[in-house]
Amino acid sequence: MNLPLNLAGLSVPLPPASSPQFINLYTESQPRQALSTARELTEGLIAGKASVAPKFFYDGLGSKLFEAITELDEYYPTRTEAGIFEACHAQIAATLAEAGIHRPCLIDLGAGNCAKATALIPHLHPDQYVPIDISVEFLKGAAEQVQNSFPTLDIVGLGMDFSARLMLPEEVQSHDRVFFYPGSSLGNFSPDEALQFLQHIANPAQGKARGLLLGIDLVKDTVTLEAAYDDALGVTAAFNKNLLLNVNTLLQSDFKVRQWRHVALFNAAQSRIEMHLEATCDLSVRWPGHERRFRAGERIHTENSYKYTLEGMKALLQQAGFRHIQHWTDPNQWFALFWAAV
Ligand code: AVI
Repeated sequence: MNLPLNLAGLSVPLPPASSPQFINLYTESQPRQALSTARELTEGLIAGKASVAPKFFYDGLGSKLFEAITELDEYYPTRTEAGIFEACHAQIAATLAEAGIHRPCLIDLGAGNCAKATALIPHLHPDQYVPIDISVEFLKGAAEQVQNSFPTLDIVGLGMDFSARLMLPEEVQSHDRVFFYPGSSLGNFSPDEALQFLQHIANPAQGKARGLLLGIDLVKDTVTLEAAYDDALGVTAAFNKNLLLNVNTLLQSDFKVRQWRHVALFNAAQSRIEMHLEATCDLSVRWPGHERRFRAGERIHTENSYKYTLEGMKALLQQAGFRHIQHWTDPNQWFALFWAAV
């Protein structure tokens, strides 16, 4: 809704918000996509050590549960990152201006509810905003809300699984592209995959990027880390178990959620939080053409969330080809925001 501005008693209506453009490059129901998804899920589920990729958390309910996670006391990354933005937005805007970037095309990777970009837009004044997410319907709603807040902003929403391939359509402005990858989502890739992804963005022939604004969670004590992924209310447990319901939909499998329990642990040797689903009894799961038996205590690995040091992340960005790397952090050094120029 466009509320009128009240200036010195005069009511000046805001221009009506146009609808954001939306391009859906990810349709589960398309036979080719459905087949490759079924193949990917089957490979993971029949492996000796079963796994399901974390992108399958994010169906409609999963996106809402993740939104709830970000409001939990235990889940410090979201509010810590927001605090860094709030304290440092002027410095971030100045850094981009010094690099000669004035009205960027802000490409929001894994935009979700677009809340982080909404806080940043008034400071970076982008010419175009491009939120991208695999959770298509959820993103559509979020992009409309951004459009309501910024009625004249050019918005191109993209439904896309960019973990597989980041290919931007021609509707995305080709100059002054600034990639925005907040929330430590890069940490859900292995360090090797993260390097490949960063190299892809830094490669001028492919990404046409001017730079990357990256939020990364830092190594800290195990108690704080494990509580963030195993909260008292059980929201993260529900988020993890909901993955089984999404797999049931995608694969026509018969997982029974009550037979599984949520496990989150910090693997210090690998510097990562691991999330698993553990069978609480001997059981079997069936889907067309397949059956997998699980013994009580056997696990499905559902997520890694890597935690970096400041030096480690700087080295990774340099190795990927970025330059002029800067970072901002919070007083506890729990989270960092990096700027890396191409
Ligand atoms: C999206 N991603 C950065 C979250 C994380 O912290 O790794 C996903 C998450 N998993 C459990 N809680 C939050």
